[in-house]
Amino acid sequence: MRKCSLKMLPKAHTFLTKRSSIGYQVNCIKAYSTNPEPKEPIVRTKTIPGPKSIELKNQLSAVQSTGTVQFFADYDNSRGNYISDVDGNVLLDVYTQISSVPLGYNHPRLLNIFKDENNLKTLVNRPALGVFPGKEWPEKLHSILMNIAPKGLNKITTMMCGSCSNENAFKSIFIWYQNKLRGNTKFTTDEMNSCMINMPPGAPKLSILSFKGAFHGRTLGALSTTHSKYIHKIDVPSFDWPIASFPQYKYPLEDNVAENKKEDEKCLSEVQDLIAQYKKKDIPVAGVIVEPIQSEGGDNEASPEFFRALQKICKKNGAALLIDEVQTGGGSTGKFWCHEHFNLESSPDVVTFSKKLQLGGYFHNDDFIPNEPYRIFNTWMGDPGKIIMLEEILKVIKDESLMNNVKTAGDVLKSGLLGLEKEFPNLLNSTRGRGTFLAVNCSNTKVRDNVVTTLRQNGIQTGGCGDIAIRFRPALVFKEYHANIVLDRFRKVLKSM
Ligand code: PSZ
Repeated sequence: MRKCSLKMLPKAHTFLTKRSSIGYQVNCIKAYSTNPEPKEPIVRTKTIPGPKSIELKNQLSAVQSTGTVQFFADYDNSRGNYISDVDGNVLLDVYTQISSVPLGYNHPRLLNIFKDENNLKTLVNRPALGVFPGKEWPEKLHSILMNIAPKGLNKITTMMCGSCSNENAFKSIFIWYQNKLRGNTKFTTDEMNSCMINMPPGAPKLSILSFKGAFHGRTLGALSTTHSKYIHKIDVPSFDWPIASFPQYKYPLEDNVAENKKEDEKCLSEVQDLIAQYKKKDIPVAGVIVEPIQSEGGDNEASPEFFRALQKICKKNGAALLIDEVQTGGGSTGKFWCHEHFNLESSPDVVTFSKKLQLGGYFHNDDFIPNEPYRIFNTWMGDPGKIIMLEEILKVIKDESLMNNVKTAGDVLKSGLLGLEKEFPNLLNSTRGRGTFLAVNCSNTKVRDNVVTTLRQNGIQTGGCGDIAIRFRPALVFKEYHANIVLDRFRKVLKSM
């Protein structure tokens, strides 16, 4: 590692505060490129949030609910894997804005892209993409998004966030399903009139099957498929859609093969039963939505065999398989799309994404493009500014061999976590995950919450998920030596408990 100089940080800060001059941009980029990450985390305040964060939180509370705010970051001074806060704390960030920062903070190549005037104009002149796309848009979709399309999917619908990607993907699935029933005939007058008052046949009773513990977003349709925490759902009406159990494995996997296989079979038979039940109820299942690793719900994995069998059930019942790669997509599982680990018989029907890919959207094939315009549509339909960033991110992933890096760093972090699990069996168990997309369970919620807080106080920003899990979601630029810092501090925290 390059020898870093922590003393450079305040110097860079003075540099960066000259916001008004045109020279700022150029200077700023120079400063970032000469300013490496700190060597290790720095914790300056007794508690995080520190006094300045608390002051800002009070300010914000006057106009907004702030119950979720952990601290106020200083993004000018954040670098690579390290996030700085307003109180001068510098944390090694293995949570990365809920798994959304591919290259760490202030990557010089990302800072550089808006020096290009064409890129800047793309940012300034944001179009309503569905109606007035810029001349570069078709080429950008072909060369950037179609270049990373999951195998077998040749169409892309762009959106803004994960929830609205799932939400619109559901609509595409319902439209596809009705199209199959209707054949190529036109809408009937009855359909056109009844949909205007939310009644069948125009607004048909159809469902999306989801899994217990799943998280697919908080907008109204997506929320009916989210089942990770009651607080996300309470007081909000939901569709009557089927919810199947998701496998709950025993770890280590290699010692519990037969039992985990039974768990797969139990859940799959539940899926099959629910599809039959909802068909009988006249709310047929048009699609099944599933995360490759249930993230918010506790980093629950299912086996490749489970996903292959699930796809078979979908095909048998004429339901589309939607794989939600909003959190898993973008490389941190060791493959660009996590479902590539599953060797599915054929591609899933729909794959949604957002987070590390900057903009949201979904990949699909021709069948999921509605015949008529304006059926899947909104003002922005994505954002060309974000796709410029994604273009550079993908180049950096290639140039810096970050997919290999994920494997190396992930192996170190995972074997270290397994070691800690052995050393502290009363506190930790069930290390799991792929690449750097890893998690470990604590003995109970109180211990988990305590570990997450104490880790932060020791300079490591992690996140909880589910009731008892700690998850690791480092950026793709997270290296072996970062993993060792995390593990050292984690050991120290566990020892102190
Ligand atoms: O509490 C929240 O609203 C959170 S915390 C993490 C997320 C949301 N993740 C978002 C997410 C996801 O992980 C999966 C698998 N699918 C859909 C979503 C929704 O994405 P956004 O938040 O962009 O709407």
